[in-house]
Amino acid sequence: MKTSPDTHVPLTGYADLPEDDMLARALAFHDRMAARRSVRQFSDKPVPQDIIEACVRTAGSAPSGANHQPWYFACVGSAEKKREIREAAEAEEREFYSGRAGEEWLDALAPIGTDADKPYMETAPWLICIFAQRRGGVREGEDRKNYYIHESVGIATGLLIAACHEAGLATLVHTPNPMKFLNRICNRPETEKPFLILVAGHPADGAMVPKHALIKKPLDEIAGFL
Ligand code: IYR
Repeated sequence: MKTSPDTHVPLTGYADLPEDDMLARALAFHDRMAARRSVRQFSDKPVPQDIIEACVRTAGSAPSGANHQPWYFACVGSAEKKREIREAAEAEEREFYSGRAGEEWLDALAPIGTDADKPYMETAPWLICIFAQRRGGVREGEDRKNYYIHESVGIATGLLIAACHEAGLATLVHTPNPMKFLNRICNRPETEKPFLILVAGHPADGAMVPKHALIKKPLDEIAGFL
């Protein structure tokens, strides 16, 4: 690999921790993240914008193809916009649940108990609408091809979910299909593809989660060490 003082700077941000500390931190982080649940009953308690901004900054620190950062986070907090998004999403979901999904898919969703009604899209204080940019570049105003767009936006979304959880916010990944309506409502160009909506806020008092969601595959099923 080529490095030179003109193009590179020394790496910072990595402490050489004792292995005991590394393990303790990894286990503590696991405990924290494993307590995350997808929440479908939200409180209307407001969440200040600066908390969402901090979480989105974490998302924006994600690695991406050629560092083009091919994402845009439209953070919708206005009651009118949330209503528009809910109405458009529910219209798609009604089609989905009344046939478009097909039997196998509906069967897979049955233990979660979802249906076409999405009241939380208005109750929750924030709908973070995430867009994937086909073109862009590393600097504002550039119009270059982006690479590994879905991988990059997926990684950024994972960091966003972790950041929200760490801040004490409940989230739900929501993917109405199709969701082209988001471009119009969020004023985003046609070159951007809606990726998903992350609902964020406080959980409602007495919120419930499906037992199905508590089933997590053991390590030996999800990993091998070669
Ligand atoms: N988007 C629909 C359906 C749905 C699909 C999957 I895959 C889920 O894990 C959950 C729901 C909905 O939000 O109801």
